[in-house]
Amino acid sequence: MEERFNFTVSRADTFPRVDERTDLKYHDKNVIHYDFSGVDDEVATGEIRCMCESLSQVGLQTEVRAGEDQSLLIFVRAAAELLSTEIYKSRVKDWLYSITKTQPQVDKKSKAQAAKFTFEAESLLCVYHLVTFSRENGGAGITPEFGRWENVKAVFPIHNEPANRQLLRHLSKRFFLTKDDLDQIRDLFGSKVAFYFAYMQTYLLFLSFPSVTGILAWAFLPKYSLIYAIITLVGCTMFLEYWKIVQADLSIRWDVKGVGSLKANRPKYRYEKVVVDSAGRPKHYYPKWKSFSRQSLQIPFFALCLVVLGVIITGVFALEILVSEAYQGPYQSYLEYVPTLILAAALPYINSLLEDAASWLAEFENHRTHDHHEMSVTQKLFVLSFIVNYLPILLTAFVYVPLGNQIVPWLGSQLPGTLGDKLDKHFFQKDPDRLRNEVIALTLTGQLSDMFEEMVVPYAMHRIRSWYHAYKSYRSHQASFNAVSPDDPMEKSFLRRVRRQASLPSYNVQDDISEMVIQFGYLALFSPVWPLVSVGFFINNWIELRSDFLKICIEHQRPHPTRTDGIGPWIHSLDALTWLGSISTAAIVHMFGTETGWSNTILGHTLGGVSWWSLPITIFVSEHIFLVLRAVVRFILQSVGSEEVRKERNERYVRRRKYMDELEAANRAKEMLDVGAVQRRKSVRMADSDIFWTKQVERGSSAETGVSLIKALGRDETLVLDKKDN
Ligand SMILES: [Ca+2]
Repeated sequence: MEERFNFTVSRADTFPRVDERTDLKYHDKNVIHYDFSGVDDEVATGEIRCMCESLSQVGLQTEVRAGEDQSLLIFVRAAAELLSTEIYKSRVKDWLYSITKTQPQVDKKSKAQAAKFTFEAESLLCVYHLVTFSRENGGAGITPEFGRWENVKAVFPIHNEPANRQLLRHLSKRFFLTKDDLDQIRDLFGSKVAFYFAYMQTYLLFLSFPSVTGILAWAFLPKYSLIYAIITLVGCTMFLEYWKIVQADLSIRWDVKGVGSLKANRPKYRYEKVVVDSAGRPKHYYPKWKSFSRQSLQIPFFALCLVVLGVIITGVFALEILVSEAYQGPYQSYLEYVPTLILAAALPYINSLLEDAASWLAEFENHRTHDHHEMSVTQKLFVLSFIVNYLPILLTAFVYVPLGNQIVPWLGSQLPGTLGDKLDKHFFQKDPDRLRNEVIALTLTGQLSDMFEEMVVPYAMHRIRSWYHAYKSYRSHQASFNAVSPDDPMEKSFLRRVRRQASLPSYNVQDDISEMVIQFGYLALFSPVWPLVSVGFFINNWIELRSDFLKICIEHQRPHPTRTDGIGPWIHSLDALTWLGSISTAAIVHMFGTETGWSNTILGHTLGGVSWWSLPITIFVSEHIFLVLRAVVRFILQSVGSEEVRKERNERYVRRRKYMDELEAANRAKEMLDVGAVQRRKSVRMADSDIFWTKQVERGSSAETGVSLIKALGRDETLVLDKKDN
């Protein structure tokens, strides 16, 4: 915590050779990128007037500069006073929705103090909300690429480049990130992005375990080892339960626990009418049956995807069988894997095509909040990636290898001419190594093509684009904006950087999370096939963590520091994958472990070797072992508990205790009244209309009366007793 970076930079960084005493801060600046190439001047002037008017109505300050081509950059910031009020307001809101437990103080001084203890992401988010929130919610209502603001290409915060550089340098020096490092990412990019890095970090830490056991299994255990499969599955389960605790921990640490309840409507959400409920709360009504029937469209969609992808993958397989079984020419052993390699390289592109269809479908489903919309997209993407990534391996493991001796001759009989004859005559040999090679090919090429798609392609595209840009303006001798309104030389380099950022795509953290979830799936589903796979993942992810940070810094617009309390629905995907892993690894060990000549598996023994009828039993048994195991792990880890939860509980106790003590102290203080107040009270009581209460007004007189009564009555009693004795 001590070495927080100061995210303000001196003005000299942005405007060289200028007064260095004034600070230029990045924390409150958003840029609106307005493109007027598609509309005529009249519309454009009208829109820009309206935009500036709306912005200044909310109290935002604006500066307009020329952008690339026919576009404008509208720099927006909030004055210090407005910003501190907004931050304060959002904190009060957080407290009202019990996202934070500490009540913000109301006086002016602490309000100013609150603004001082803010971090960059918080201020940026406030300004972003002021720009994009609807008027009813206190914003200027500027919604990029939607409605009347269709020509607004983007609203984005400016990268704090010095802070990015500093943090990247810091991250590359560390082997594992600490909580403070994650805090710094949160301060810069907001909790949504920071949770990705936190997940990545926890996952990387966990991967070191299967990497070590993987090397040991590879060296000492037989292929398709049951022991290794069990160890990996236990590891996966423990990791997942541990991550849930880490996530809860961080959500408390970053004051975002339950932040989903605070989300505003998406601008694209369409409702039929506004209904006011009994509490006087206006609600946007959209019929349940409509959204349900729209959502049920995803079932045929997935079925179609499964069929299309299934056909493509089976086609590639058939081609591969042809090459490996019927082709006897040179380079046969290499050519055999060419179709799989082509498939692996083509998968990301097929995937992105289907992703577009999925996001269109999610848009059609009309979700109210951005979170729900994103959740829906995410779930669809997960199912798609699941099919695309794992179907080839599942087909190989459970169809091609066990049933190949029936399929291949059949394929031969279907083919015309000599090709078919060759295939028919050629004796099909079962090759369990095929599965291993398949997994290696798919994971390795998958990692490489992901890296290529993430780093190389965007960079190349950007280079080509800017080159084309320069070429076009050179060829057309077009009067560039520089000729019309030259930049202030002091702002030149700053504007150049912002123009560059305006041309970059926005960042979507879900892509990166999805990549990691799919990778986790390979480990959970197919770990016994190739134990060394986790070593590759470990190395890849160590680099990936840093390269993803770099990617956000240089290849994307700075992400909006959106707040979330975790990685969202991905948790369920991970849960599903470990559960499926218990089935899939058991089946693989059952079928291949014994087939390679090693029938010493415990299950293989008890179930009498490998046979098809015993496969469901293996699956059933292992799945139930897994469910028990998960329950045990969950119980143990949750009783160990989270540090932040404990801290929060203690703080809550201290807070309550303090409140009660204060109440007590106040009561006691009232008891110790001064003489005048006692006198006043006495006279008030004397004047009471109920005479009953006016007899023992003097302090202590009630006690005295009581004592004298006891004495008197006691004497009486002794008298009575005396009488009895007599
Ligand atoms: Ca990535």
